[in-house]
Amino acid sequence: MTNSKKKTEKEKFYLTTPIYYPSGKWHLGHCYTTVYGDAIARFKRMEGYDVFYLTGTDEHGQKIEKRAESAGVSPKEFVDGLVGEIKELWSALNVSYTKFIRTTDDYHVKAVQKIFKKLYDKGDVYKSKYKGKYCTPCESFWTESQLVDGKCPDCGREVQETEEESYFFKLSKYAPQVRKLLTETDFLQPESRVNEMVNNFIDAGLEDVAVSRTSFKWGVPVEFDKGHIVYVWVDALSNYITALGYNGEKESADMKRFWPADLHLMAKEIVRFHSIIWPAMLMALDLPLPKKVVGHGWLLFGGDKMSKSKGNVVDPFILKERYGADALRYYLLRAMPFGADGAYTSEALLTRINSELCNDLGNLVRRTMKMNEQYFAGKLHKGKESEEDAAIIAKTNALYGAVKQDMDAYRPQQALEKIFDLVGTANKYIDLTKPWVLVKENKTARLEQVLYVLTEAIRVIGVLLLPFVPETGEKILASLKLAPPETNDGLIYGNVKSYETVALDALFPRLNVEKELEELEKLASGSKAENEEVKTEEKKQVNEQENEYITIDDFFRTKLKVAEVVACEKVEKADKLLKLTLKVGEETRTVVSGIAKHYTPEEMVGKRVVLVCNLKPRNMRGITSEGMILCASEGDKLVLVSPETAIGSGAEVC
Ligand code: ME8
Repeated sequence: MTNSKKKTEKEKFYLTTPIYYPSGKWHLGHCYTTVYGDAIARFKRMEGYDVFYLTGTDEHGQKIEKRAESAGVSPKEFVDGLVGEIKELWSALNVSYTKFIRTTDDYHVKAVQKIFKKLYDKGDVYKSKYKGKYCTPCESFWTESQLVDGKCPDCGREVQETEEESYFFKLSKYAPQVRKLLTETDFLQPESRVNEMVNNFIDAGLEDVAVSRTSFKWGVPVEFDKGHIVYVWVDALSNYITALGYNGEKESADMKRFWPADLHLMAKEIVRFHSIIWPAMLMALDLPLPKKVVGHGWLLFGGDKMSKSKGNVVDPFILKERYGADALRYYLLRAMPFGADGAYTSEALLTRINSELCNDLGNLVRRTMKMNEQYFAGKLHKGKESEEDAAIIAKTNALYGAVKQDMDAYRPQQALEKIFDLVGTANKYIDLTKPWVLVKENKTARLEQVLYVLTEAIRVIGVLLLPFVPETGEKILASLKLAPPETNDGLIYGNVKSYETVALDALFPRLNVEKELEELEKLASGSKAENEEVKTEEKKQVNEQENEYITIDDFFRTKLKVAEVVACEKVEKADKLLKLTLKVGEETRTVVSGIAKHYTPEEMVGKRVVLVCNLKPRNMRGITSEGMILCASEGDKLVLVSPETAIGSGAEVC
């Protein structure tokens, strides 16, 4: 079989995942899209494609601006501190992206300005006034009729009445073309999403969208009207072309080579932006449209979408640390049928590791390699086939074609099922041929052939597992003394005529499910506390926005005390932060505060301040900050809140 492309005629494949909001709390749900994309990217590379796999971070918007403000740092400092973490996550999960784009990258900012200007010059962006609803967490504009019970239809949270001068994009002009794209081509998959888009959005009437904001600053400034910043979704979607060097004026080499995208991959909640607004923007820019948008389902946890704001996240770093990248990749890729939601449970994760990875796959490879070594010192040659071999050989030969078909339809779950079907067949083949009986009966030639047939099946399995579980695929091939092949050529029985195999350690250790569940429960309660903190923070922001009342009990949950500043210094490489050493009664505390622009360290020493004592400690620039001091601010002015006359440190503020 020679399905791979020759080097000289390499076809391109451009694949993207969403660029993530730097939330600082990455969960297993986030990993799904990127691992899914990685399996496709690796498979395509193996098929000889020149793959460009793009991912990155979406760093502008009101949400980030507010969070940075609460953390007492600039938005850029805030996002800089989080981007490293997501890169670490992708590296922990062996994600082989080609490029990581940040929407704060200079080239992207400039290109977005040019794109906006181009749309304006063309008359597809015009100035008017926006009056309607805005959901800050989703950074989405809504009309009254789109709200569900008066709330954001995407996240169910309160929306804010917004009235601003705004630029608008003429989405309505492109409605007929977008409708055609969705209904007459297979641009959007799965099919069910097409109905959702057409019924809920297009046929409900596509209105022009507000594409600039004036009520906050953290975004790409509109070049020709500096009070406006570009709407975060226009900024974010543009990353798919700016990453290739598009700047609204010139075509770059990468743009010529890789655009249009072959696949935009994401979960269902942002399909609307990718299948309606994005194609319309591209039409307005006179650029070719992406070939495919796939909107997968959600990873659910306890029936709900796993999400930071719902406090039901599962920490991928913890799971990776305990079970390894491949176990997690395998679980994610196997758990979600195409387009549907999949429920995460720790039991299901551990059971899959034990039964499919450790028992079925691990035992097959370990047993076979052990017998190879024991009976033939690892040296095997192709022999004469018998009738017993026919079924497994046929399956071995058919596997690549079947996996390719699923992967061409972007269905890794089904592809893995096919691979594991051959794993099952190989295990049954051992039971059927009974090598231990062949040994006793001195049927050496037959025994060698049986082990050869198994080893060939294992080779094909090992190669085809590489895109999904790369470390495991490599270990399997290493036990056959083979390097990962550069192409998929030769994935048929008999292609390798002789072997010199080596025994290998267990691919996956057997887990004690009960013990692991207990451990995970303990670890989860730790992260639940953290999630509560995030939820409280978000709630606080919503309350602020709505001017809601709190009860006296709410107020007294905050423990406020007078504290004396006994030492103070600047925090390295952070121009807004001071590190304070505070005496609170008998206790000494360290607090990091964003007041460096208003007070010098020298001025601070000796001052009495009001400290929020029961705030959960948090890490800021490598320093554990144990509380927060109160200030009053007005515009650019900021002053400390202090007791009016002398009172001892540790005195309660009530
Ligand atoms: O929406 N199950 O970023 P985001 C499956 N910045 N996938 C999940 C998931 C879950 N429980 N939770 C998150 C944004 N995801 C924008 C995108 S693109 C131009 C801008 C994945 O950080 C899924 O792919 O909220 C989803 O679409 C993406 O994370 C959204 O991530």
